[in-house]
Amino acid sequence: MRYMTERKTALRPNKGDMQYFPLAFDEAAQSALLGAVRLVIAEAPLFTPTMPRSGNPMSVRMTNAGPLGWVTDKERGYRYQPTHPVTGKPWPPIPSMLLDLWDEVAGYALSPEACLINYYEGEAKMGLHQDKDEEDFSAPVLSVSLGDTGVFRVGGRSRNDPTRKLELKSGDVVVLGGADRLAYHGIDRILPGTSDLLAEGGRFNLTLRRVNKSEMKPPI
Ligand SMILES: O=C(O)CCC(=O)C(=O)O
Ligand SMILES: [Mn+2]
Repeated sequence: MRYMTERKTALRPNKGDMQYFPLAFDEAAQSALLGAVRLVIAEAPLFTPTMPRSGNPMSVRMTNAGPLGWVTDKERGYRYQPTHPVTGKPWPPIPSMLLDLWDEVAGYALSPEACLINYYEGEAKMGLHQDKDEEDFSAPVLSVSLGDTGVFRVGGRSRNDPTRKLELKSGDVVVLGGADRLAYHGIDRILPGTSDLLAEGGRFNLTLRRVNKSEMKPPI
């Protein structure tokens, strides 16, 4: 992979379970990826998602890239849709560096359809949840962290299973696949001042998701 100049060993395709690749993106690669993320945000601004039913705002802001994007609001709840909920425009394409990463580690023939971009600042966090709004659980979910360290918590497929903590640093990649595809996970908090990558501070997390089981067919 072009930007990952420092990597000593190739990332192995993921056929099952959780995999953790510390510093899969070196500093130059992180800067290049951050540039691509900023271009996405210029076209598809970060918005504040709200929880189904309660309408309470989430503490992260988010946007997406790809043919589909994950959104949530009080009225319609969690879902994927092809357009930005505020601008009404299609999401920008997934940055090519992320498509390269998917090809390298997903072990899955079809392309990701959504790249959810979360931005955490200050006290932002994400409660324990499963990623289960996709039709296709045989594809893994790939996550890349940029900026301040995030305290990631991951457990099993039941909410009450024991959990463990992993500090996700800038450039780290996590793959939730196989038996861990539906593992509960979340972000307890971010550790401010742990990275210089983002001038404004905070943390981006990018997750690549396959949503549909087969390629979407155009309407007849
Ligand atoms: O920020 C992270 O590392 C996890 C994000 C996440 O689980 C999600 O967006 O579904
Ligand atoms: Mn998740």
